[in-house]
Amino acid sequence: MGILDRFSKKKDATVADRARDADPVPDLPAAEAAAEPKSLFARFRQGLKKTSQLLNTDIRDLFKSEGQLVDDDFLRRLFALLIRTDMGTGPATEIRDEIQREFRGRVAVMEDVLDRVKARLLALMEQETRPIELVDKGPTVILVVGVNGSGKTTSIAKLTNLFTSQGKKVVLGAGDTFRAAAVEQLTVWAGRTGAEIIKGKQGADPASVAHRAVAHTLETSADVCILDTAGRLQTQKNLMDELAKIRRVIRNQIPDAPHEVILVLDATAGQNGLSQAKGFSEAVECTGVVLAKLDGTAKGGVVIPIRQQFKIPVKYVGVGEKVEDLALFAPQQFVEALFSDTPRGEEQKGNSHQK
Ligand SMILES: Nc1nc2c(ncn2[C@@H]2O[C@H](COP(=O)(O)OP(=O)(O)OP(=O)(O)O)[C@@H](O)[C@H]2O)c(=O)[nH]1
Ligand SMILES: [Mg+2]
Repeated sequence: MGILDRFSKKKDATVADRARDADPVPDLPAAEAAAEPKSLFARFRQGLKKTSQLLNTDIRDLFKSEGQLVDDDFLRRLFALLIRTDMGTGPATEIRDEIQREFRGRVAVMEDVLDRVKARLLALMEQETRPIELVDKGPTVILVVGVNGSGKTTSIAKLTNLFTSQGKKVVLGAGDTFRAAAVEQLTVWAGRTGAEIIKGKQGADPASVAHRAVAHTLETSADVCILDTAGRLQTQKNLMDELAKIRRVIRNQIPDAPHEVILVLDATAGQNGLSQAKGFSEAVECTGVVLAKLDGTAKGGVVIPIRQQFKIPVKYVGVGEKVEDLALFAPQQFVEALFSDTPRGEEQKGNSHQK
């Protein structure tokens, strides 16, 4: 049975529909809107499993009894647990200070403190749900960039799956011409997700592959063209120039392309990966982030420094290695999932939420 056969149409259609929606904050029909948070919430729980386990064990320790005196020791421990999620000292200080202002010297219940923490986290993220929007006329061209091994090719497979499952025609450009294995990897994903793939010979100019992929997209009236690229560092000038060349070439074919330049970040690198990625993002004018491998780390708080340091939205998060393991980033559900393992959660029984 292929991955597409196993693909839950019902569950994923809601995510897919959002991706197609033209509004930055999609206006879903009531029934879908009701179903959407559930599906997304489950995905975030999957992706934030490690982070929320860490966070919630510590939180339970913080609130041993019904009420808890908010004193210096409490505030210090709250700060320490926030820091462990890799959200950074700035955001953790802001949250701690707010809790101090509101509750210091009083006996507080966990629910009230967590409500404050969540509200502040949401304010720190300061973004709405921002799916990749397909252009109204002609194909949408998406260029995918990032450092080595961040999850670019896998994220491309997931995005492709999102589009093909809605009946969109997708052409992939195998722009990572360095390694034969990279082309093979994308070819397998193209087969599984029902996309066409345009390849070049090993060592071929990635811009020529991009050109052919866009040309094929136009010739076949496909809806989406997604271009894979080799991993690179911002300091590798020739490789950064190569990205600029890809942009120039495809702009000659479609004047407003690429419509999206997606920066794929590796969540497991936590804050360490960010300073480099920031320069990268500015150099190639990225339009959005896919935060891959969220499931592989307890550093899920890294989404906050990403939001604070990058001027672009987090569009999706990767929550596993399968094509369906992609979640449209929705701050509210994300924050709820972070704390979903606390005793106040609805159906918590140990680790029963794990997939
Ligand atoms: N657990 C998990 N693993 C992921 C996720 N996304 C990617 N990976 C894994 O991360 C590894 C690298 O992913 P790739 O997609 O090959 O990364 P890349 O950026 O294309 O790598 P290069 O082309 O070598 O620069 C693979 O083993 C993927 O299966 C995710 O969301 N969760
Ligand atoms: Mg790759």
